[in-house]
Amino acid sequence: MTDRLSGMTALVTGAAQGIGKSIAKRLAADGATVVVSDINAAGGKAVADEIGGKAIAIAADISDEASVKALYDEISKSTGGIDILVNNASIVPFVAWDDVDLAHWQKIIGTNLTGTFLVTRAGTDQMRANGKQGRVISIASNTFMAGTPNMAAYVAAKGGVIGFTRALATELGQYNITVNAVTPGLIESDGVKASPHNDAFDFVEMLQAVKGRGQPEHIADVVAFLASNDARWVTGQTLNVDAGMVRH
Ligand code: NAD
Ligand code: 4PL
Repeated sequence: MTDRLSGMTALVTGAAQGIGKSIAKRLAADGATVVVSDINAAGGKAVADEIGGKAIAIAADISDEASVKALYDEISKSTGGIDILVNNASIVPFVAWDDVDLAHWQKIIGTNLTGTFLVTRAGTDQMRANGKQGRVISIASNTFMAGTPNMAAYVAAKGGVIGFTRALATELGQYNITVNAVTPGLIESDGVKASPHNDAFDFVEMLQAVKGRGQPEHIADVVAFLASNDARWVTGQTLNVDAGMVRH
């Protein structure tokens, strides 16, 4: 759509479907070389093929340190290293509080919060080693503000991502790396469509100031702005993108 990201390399995690897929397509449309990463190797490859051009698929499990290291080693071989990191991969559960046990808690925190840490640790180290300015954009959720039910571990993890964003922005500003989060409201992604969250659209729409069903592109367009030079003075922030369902 523009050339504002030409010359940039972007890593998008969880990009085989849903919001991550839409972000990968939008960043590529703005001229970036996009690394489409997902634990679902075949799905990631299909998205990279669909984008064509400079997109490449590299499978990785964000919750596994060795897998994340292998991802960045491969990125170093195939590109000049990343300029833009979009932490999008996560598990979106629907589990009532009475069914939340330690195993569920650790799985959700291990992927959605610790996985975001692992990918950001290695990703910002790569940016710094290459002497690049950078962008870290993490997809959190407006459930952190709304206290949405059936997602206690998920909401806690997303709150952790927002806190991590605030702290890391302070430490990485000296390298001209900005660190921001985006909090989508309910979005009609592949994952949501196949889950009980799909039944919440009418309720959520009632709470929205602007009516309609949230789409992956609503999030991708805002992520592309934060990735661009236009957002160079924005860091440590959480930008809520939910048609006005909640205020933050
Ligand atoms: P989705 O379930 O459709 O897609 C998530 C992708 O992440 C999948 O392709 C999956 O394979 C991948 N993934 C899961 N675990 C992984 C791991 N360990 N390593 C690598 N990849 C992994 O989800 P979505 O609805 O598109 O959500 C994308 C992001 O947006 C997530 O961070 C989610 O929490 C957030 N979000 C979604 C909504 C919504 O309503 N859809 C709302 C707010 C925030
Ligand atoms: C408002 O992040 O933000 C359901 C499922 N409803 O995952 C979310 C809202 C869900 C959300 C989310």
